[in-house]
Amino acid sequence: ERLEDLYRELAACRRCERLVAWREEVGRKKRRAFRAETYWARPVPGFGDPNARLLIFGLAPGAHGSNRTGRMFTGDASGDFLYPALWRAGLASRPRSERPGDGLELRGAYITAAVRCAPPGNKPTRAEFAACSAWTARELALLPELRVYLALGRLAHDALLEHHGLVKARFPFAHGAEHALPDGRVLLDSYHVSRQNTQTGRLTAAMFDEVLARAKALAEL
Ligand code: DU
Ligand code: SF4
Repeated sequence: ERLEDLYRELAACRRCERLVAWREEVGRKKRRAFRAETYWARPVPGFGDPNARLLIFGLAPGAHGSNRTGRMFTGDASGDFLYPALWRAGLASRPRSERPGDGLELRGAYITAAVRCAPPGNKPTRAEFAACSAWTARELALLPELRVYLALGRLAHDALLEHHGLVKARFPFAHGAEHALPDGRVLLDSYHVSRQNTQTGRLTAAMFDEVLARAKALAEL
């Protein structure tokens, strides 16, 4: 299997009824500032270097962010925080992600999320996490060089533990925590890059730079 084939198949996924309805409704109603645009309104594929050693694992697409643009973490406040940080770390060719086809490339890193369709209130259900985990399994199997998983937030952390068949109690989420996984890889935790965290100072740019520096060291990037 190749990533491009997976992306093509993913774009047609309608497994989660509630999310299909929501992603399309948001795409019809739009936000005023984006009313001239055609929203992506489909599952959002992963993005980045197929030989990535570092995986950046988010929660789910933002309704007016990647559900609009079609690229992970692109078009909203989370992306406005994440991509400049990736650029400062030397993992992105440019500080901003505008849209698919803008020429941006990641080096050594790949971005995807636990759930690939925008959920109401940014809250997927357990069933939706479970359904999309099948895509995670296929996608991660196509990234053989991965050494480090950077989980953005507790729910992404939990989804990665499930992916590895590990119990939560033995791997508690904490910002900056590092968990050695049985396959020799490392799970590194960060608070999510959501506006809620970055605007309140719970997650600062300096804190996130430090997490990325640690991730790079662990991945030998
Ligand atoms: O066409 P392609 O070189 O396979 O790239 C597809 C897609 O992946 C493009 O949007 C850039 C991105 N990408 C990347 O970010 N880093 C890489 O090292 C290779 C590709
Ligand atoms: Fe399919 Fe995942 Fe979207 Fe559910 S969230 S419809 S499994 S792509």
